[in-house]
Amino acid sequence: MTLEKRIEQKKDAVECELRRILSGNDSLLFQAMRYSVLSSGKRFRPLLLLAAGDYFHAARDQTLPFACALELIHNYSLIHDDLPSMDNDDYRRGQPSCHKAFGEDIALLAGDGLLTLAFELMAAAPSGNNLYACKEEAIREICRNAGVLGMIEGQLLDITQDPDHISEDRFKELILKKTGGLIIAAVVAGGILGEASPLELEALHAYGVNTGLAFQIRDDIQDSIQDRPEHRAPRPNSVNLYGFDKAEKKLGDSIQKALKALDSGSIDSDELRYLALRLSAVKGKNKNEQTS
Ligand code: GRG
Repeated sequence: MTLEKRIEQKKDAVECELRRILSGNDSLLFQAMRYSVLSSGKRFRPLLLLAAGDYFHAARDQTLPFACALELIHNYSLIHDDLPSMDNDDYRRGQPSCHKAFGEDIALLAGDGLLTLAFELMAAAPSGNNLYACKEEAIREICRNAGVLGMIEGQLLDITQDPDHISEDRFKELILKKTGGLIIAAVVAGGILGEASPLELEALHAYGVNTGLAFQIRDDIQDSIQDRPEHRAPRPNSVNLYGFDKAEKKLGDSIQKALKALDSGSIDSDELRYLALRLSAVKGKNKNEQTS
């Protein structure tokens, strides 16, 4: 089977499972959660987790709940990030953002609901024979990266740092926590569930760091070539910090470092290589256009 087909099959498995998880309840809360989650995301983080998990022969019935949990956490962060008190975005994935469609009160609850559901899913995932410790460690890895010293602190930096006076080191820390957090968690948790060695986990972590940097720089480049709605708050971004050409170079360098990190742990995963390399394609996007 071709590499693209394998990736497509993984994405289909995630879509199908997300649909199942969010079905069977027609409350306004579930409608809002379905509206946000089942709206054509690229499923980048679940694909990373499944790619790493498969490479290390983790059982799919264990990795799929974790992959879906990460997607739920990602969607909670997007719903909350779009709120007027945060980034104030009216659109997400080509449709009105959750609070525009359901109101701020329901959007807040939908985000809260997705976050909590994610942890329920991971806690309920099969543990296998001697895999209980792996499951616990994978959950801890996801907590660390999504939590108060990870994505949430990254968001705090994002909304409190002056975009015109941020140092490069502070900016990198911001990206690594806000955007890199879930990307690092995805590959490392996949490795943990497959019982990867400490050296391999270190390599996966370095891959996640550099893929996270590339992901955000690419997003900033794409943002800079589309019209930014006036009412959106100004935030630190790599094109402002480095200039367009240097940002493009940093994108390429980060992808190469991600690939080298895999080599450093002798991880010969065509899927992880492909997912990092896919970030080199920058499309002139507008808010209603999906980039893959
Ligand atoms: C609210 C605690 C809290 C955190 C929010 C991730 C985040 C932190 C904010 C999102 C801001 C943003 C748009 C950052 C750019 C990188 C990014 C995460 C883009 C969206 O992810 P994609 O491209 O989206 O994977 P899809 O739609 O494909 O899922």
